[in-house]
Amino acid sequence: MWPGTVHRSFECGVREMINDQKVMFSAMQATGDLTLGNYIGALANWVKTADDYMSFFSVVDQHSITVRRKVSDLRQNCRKSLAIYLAAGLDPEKHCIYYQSHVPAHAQLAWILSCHTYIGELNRMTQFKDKAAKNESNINAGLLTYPVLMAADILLYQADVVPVGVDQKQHLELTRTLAQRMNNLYGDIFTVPEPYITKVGQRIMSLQEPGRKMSKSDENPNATVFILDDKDTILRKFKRAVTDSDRTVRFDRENKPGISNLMEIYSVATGQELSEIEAAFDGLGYGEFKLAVGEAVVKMLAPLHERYEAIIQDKTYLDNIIKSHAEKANYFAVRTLWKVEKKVGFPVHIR
Ligand code: AQP
Repeated sequence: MWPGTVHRSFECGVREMINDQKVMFSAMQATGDLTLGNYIGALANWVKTADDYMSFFSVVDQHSITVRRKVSDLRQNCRKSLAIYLAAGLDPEKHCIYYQSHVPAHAQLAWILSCHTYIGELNRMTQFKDKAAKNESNINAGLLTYPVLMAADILLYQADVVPVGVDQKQHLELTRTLAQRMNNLYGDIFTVPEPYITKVGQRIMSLQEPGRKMSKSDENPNATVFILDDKDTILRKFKRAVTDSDRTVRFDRENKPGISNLMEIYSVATGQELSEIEAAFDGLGYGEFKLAVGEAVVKMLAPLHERYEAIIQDKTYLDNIIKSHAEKANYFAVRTLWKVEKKVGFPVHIR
């Protein structure tokens, strides 16, 4: 429920405006086509839980330029991501869905937070180490300060809960540290957010190297299933998935990472427990299991595909959401920003 025009005063913070309703925030980069990992680890959980909160979901385009990309690709990926959010079931009547760069407060708060973040804290981030190793010719400052911008994304909306895949847990811990540090220095400014990470599907692995996370930017085309892949492509990728030389469908993440990954995917797609899957495929070969996983994923994504085709073609509908939701997000974000600016000693805005 949006508060509308009830609280127009900028003296009133986000908390007061929403009458202590809990807030959810989450986001995805527009670094490429969204993957099955993005869907299972994040998007599907957003859709399941968003109605229980005042929910903000962003396409974080500013995060997406830490690695060089074609300008037109980025713009197109942003629009596709937004359409996927909607096709997955986020409801623009209830949830705020916007582009990060349309809300300047994200970058403004990130600057203030970066003056309260230690270089040592950023150097410890495993995602920075991984991405720096992959992009040796372009280890830019944004790659290092990425988690500070992420903290700003979350703290601006006073989020209580942030649904993420487990790969983002370390960044969320830093967000909590920064919130607590600012609260200790300046009095209560920020809600300290909690991660929401599911037990099954928190880290979907590459279909070709099950020791690595499934990623948008994987160079091996068979490693990643994309949300918008068609039926034949999905079935083919699962058919080629790397497994092991054993013949039993059994969950053992350490010794059978490929099969365990497929079991998690199947579990999310069908709602079956891991033990039920072991029983159902007892005595059957891997070929049969891989086909079943592929078919379950096709079935899970079919309604999204259908809605996506209609949404992506409706320019007016998408443009209206982009505009009105940027206004909505700004309306909330600026309140937190001004509060923080006042606390750190910037001259107050004259209104
Ligand atoms: N493989 C995954 N399993 C579970 N959750 C995942 N997420 C991403 N990959 C998986 C979750 O999706 C949300 C959005 O992630 P992101 O796209 O903003 O960033 P990322 O994790 O860096 O994604 P990629 O695919 O690995 O991007 P590239 O290849 O560009 O670096 C997050 O909640 C994340 O946990």
